[in-house]
Amino acid sequence: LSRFATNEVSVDYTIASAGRMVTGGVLRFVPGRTVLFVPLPADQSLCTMGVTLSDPVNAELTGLRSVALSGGCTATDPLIVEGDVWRYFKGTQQPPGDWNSLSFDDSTWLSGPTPIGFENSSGYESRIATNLTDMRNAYLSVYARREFVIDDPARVVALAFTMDYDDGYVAYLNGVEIAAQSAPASRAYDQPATASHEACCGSGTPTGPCPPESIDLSDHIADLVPGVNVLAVQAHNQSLSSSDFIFIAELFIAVTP
Ligand SMILES: [Ca+2]
Ligand SMILES: [Ca+2]
Repeated sequence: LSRFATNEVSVDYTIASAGRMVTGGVLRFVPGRTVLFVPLPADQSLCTMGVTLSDPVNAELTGLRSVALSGGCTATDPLIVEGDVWRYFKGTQQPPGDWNSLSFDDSTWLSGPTPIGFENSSGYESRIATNLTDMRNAYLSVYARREFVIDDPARVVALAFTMDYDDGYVAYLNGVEIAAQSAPASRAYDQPATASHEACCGSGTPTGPCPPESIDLSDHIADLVPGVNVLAVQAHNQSLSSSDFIFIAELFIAVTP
């Protein structure tokens, strides 16, 4: 209030996010009180909130009736996590050109949970869920797909991707490239990763980021479609004789209520 009042003053408030009302209530200023705080919901998925005042009693609204607040939301709801079963294709030859697209039929591919890889020395052996015992000295890459369902992309306010890997990769959302590290420029199945990279998940001392870096995909929310979507990755080892290879791709989301 701009000045003390001798009668109780009240005003209604509403909090909205993405065009939908989240909560609301009444602020009551007892006589003598001039400052009150609007309680904001602690929901981490709310990236932006609008607070609007209305229907004052014993006073007038002379300043701003609404303010927009932004920031603070993170994509924390898991869409794809370690242990989920993926379709995968051993890179003994180039897969079809549309292998990473939503329409591609992966029903003839192998399937297995992440982490997918192998360890011929030490580090990842206790973590491997799908063991590629035939990969060393035979093929350099693995192509993998995991479908997930989004009922209403319009409600998605944040999207994040993490990839724990050894040694390089390219990731795609519905066929659109979203991230790459140490990937061969040609993206070809028979090319090595351009650098060595240690995954976080091993038992030794990782030289890669630990926990794996989270990549903000907010710019790719528009690539989501209602219903089935697909996250696809191609992962490359640094050499045929490399003693290890692994990848764990995860996807996280935040949606409005
Ligand atoms: Ca190792
Ligand atoms: Ca390796």
